Amino acid sequence: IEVPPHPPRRVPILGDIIGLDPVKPMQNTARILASLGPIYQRRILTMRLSFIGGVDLAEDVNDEKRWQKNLARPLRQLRPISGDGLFTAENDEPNWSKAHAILMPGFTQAAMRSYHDTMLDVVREMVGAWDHADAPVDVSEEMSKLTLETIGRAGFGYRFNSYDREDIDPFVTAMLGALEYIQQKGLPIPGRALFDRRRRRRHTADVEYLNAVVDRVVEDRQVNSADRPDLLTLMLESVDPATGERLDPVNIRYQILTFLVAGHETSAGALSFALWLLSQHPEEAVKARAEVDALWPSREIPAVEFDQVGKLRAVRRVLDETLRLWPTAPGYFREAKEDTLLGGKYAFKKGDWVMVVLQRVHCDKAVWGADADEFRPDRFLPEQVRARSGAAYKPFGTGPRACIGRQFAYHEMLMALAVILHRYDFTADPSCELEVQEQLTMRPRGFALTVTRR
Ligand code: MNH
Repeated sequence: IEVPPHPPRRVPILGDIIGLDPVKPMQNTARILASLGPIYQRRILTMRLSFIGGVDLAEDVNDEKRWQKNLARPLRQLRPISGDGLFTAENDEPNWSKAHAILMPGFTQAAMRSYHDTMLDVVREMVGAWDHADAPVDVSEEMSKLTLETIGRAGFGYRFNSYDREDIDPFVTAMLGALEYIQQKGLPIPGRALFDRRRRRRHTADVEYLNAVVDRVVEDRQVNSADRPDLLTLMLESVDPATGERLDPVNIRYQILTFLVAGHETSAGALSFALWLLSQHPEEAVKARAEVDALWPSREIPAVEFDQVGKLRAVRRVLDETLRLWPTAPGYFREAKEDTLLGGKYAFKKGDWVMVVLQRVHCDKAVWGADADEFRPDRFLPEQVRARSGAAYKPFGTGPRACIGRQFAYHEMLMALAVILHRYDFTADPSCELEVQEQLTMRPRGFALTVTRR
């Protein structure tokens, strides 16, 4: 039996409180793992915070027989907003299995086919706006507009009308504000109490705004019935085969908010990182462009067909490699179902948790090789994928609580990136450095991209 290493400076009683980073906790944790090895543990008072950054240990905690999803503090803190919605439900809460069964049909291949035209419409609207842009575009804002509009329209028949406005939707501002408040609330920052009242009032307003959007989504559906079944149809009408019950109205509200948030932040971040990485690696942009130009030789905006999306292999490799280096959901939490030994040597009691830090697991040199830190989409050629352990790459999490929206995300991201590559040459300002913000997810702080029609 061994004890995992801890950060160098340990304080009596309080323990490992030195070197926490309230603003960029995940990037900090990833850095510490890079120096301490595949696992480290912080002991703070009686708490144990354990972080994993190697493929072997990740493989061990992905074992569903001994470990399961843990609703760790960063997730539990979201409960006032998303309640027992899919993402923040406990494993044994009845509404998880109910909603999972009810919503799975919304993520099949057939469902993607039914969202396809709507997703393409949104991409075309974005491109329409970019064609007339007389200044560089703010990538994070643009990708946020795109993915919010996509989940709104395809999932709920609800229009944010992102392309009728210059700035980003107040939903995004309220959401980011709420996430930031929640993330910082628990931290002991001296002198903060002075500002707490103002911050609390602002937070109340943000949450009210988010709920007002949910109200409008439901009201819209009552006024206009859906032209085709979507996620909202499933939520309002579908019956769980196991219990014969529908979702209750409170849970439906939690699900709507869950999907509007989970369904846009991570995809927007991934697309933004992809554009950043391609702007830094023009030779990779050339490869992906060759693929889209072969599919759509005309210079018109491609009328992408559903079956063509699956043929975007090179574009897909770019997205996969992007999520390897910048997993926009930076990790996932697992708890021991019984007393167990992690990696055969670290003792964990039932209920103890670990966080799998994806940025490190995704760069484990034992699996990914000496050039693990480099952007090289060809790692995702099929023969190379087959040669790797599944645990080496988990940007969508693992097990029954893994991302339900994965196919949705790929479909919208592939189409958007393909159309952008097809239509524009793009460059980032050479003096621009990548600044990565964290609000539960990681995303680049708006970097400017100059787009020129090809
Ligand atoms: Mn998504 C869960 C990553 C896009 C809806 N998502 C997860 C988890 C990860 C994740 C990781 C598991 C978290 C955990 O174990 O605690 N998700 C992503 C990434 C993208 C993404 C990297 C895009 C890129 N997610 C989407 C989209 C939707 C969505 C798009 C909806 C349309 N995700 C969810 C939901 C869950 C989830 C809902 C919770 C699933 C469950 O627990 O049943």
